Amino acid sequence: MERYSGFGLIKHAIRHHENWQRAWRNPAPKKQYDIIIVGGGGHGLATAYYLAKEFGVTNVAVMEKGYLGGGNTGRNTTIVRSNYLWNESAHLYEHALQLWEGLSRDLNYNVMFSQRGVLNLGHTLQDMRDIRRRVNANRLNGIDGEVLDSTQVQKLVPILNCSEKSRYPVLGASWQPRGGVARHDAVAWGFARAADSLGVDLIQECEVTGFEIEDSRVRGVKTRRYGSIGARKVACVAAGNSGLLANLAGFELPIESHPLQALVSEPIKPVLHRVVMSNQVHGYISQSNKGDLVIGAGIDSYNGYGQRGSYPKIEQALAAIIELFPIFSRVPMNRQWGGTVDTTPDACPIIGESPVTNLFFNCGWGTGGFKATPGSGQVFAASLAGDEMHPLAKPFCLTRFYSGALIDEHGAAGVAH
Ligand code: FAD
Ligand code: PYC
Repeated sequence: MERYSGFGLIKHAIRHHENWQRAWRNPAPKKQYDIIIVGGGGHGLATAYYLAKEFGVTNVAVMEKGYLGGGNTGRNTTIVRSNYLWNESAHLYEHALQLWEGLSRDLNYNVMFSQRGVLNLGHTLQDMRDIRRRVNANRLNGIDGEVLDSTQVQKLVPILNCSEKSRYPVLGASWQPRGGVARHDAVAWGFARAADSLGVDLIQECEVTGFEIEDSRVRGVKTRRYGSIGARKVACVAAGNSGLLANLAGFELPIESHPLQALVSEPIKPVLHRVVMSNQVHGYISQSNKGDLVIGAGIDSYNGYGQRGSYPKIEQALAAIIELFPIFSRVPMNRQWGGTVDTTPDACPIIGESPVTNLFFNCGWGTGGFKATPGSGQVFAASLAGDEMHPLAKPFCLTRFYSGALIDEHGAAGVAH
């Protein structure tokens, strides 16, 4: 095996990236598709893959304005779990988790899914009440989960500051052993390669700038690069840009776009073997297989599409992490970045039809959609291939914001939504 160091390593990484960019045919689009997917993130690519693999629909194009996986999919902190409170979300995320469990084999691509367990810490009496309620709900839904006390948490994570005198005393935690992490860009690459090999056209650097709509029915998309391209159905899977796409189609989505940030440290020897999240302090941390500490913050409160956030949010997250893990106080940080997450009023996604016939949206995953990637792709593909929405997707229809059938998952994740 070749070894690289210093400048050689950088040159190797650039070459690897360029090869990757050329890895598929990157074809010029056809004039007409059965389905155009707008957005080449994990959810769009997974949708394309399952359309081709499970439903034999291969006359499909994924249109991506940048490069595949360059949005939130390649920017998240990779936490996967299914311990949501309400039945509708628990079923959807558990469906995804079960797909994660066979995903590397299914795609013949190592997505490095590592079920090392996820802890959601409780620091107050109310936290612990909420944790008990959520774990009980999870178990009733057949989802693994336990309530741990502080001593049990300390056993799982010996370097966590569980002292009674700490600023954020750890009273206990919820524990989902089947949760974990995966390698985020491998997920995009794995789905992309598999979809490509089944005949899907993956068209990068091709921004969708509008829709062809006749009599309230979508007929195709407009692109800056290739002009108009026809499609029987168009599926928008554009995360933080979904509101802009809806505006182009002439309606509004109940979505706000916010920056969400993360950062990684220099690689260090393995010291943290679980995923630790704290809703109360808005910090979450795991250690990647490469050795970096992967740390995330809460969302910035202002709206923005800039894929970058403000310094105070990162400072606040790091202050909390250092209180919880004093051992990390002198670890140098390596890289920091932001994504643009799409939040909805009930912190749950929108998967379904829109006011324009045959124009569909899958968005609003906010700070928590990475874990849903395979499940979201599969139920969306089934919905697009058939005549009605998949039963797991139905509760997440856009019309719930008119009917009032909201699924309020605020606070169910370890982040500020
Ligand atoms: P994206 O990956 O953002 O893909 C959408 C794509 O659409 C982009 O590539 C974009 O370029 C493209 N696009 C947009 N507009 C157009 C257009 N007009 N034409 C063509 N293409 C267009 N979730 C978890 O479950 N666990 C976590 O630990 C976690 N941590 C996170 C940490 C951070 C810092 C961030 C930012 C997010 C985190 N998330 C997490 C959320 C998760 O990353 C997202 O919910 C998920 O990746 C969304 O995937 P997607 O495919 O829908 O969107
Ligand atoms: O939804 O588990 C999650 C999550 C962790 C960090 C950001 N989102």
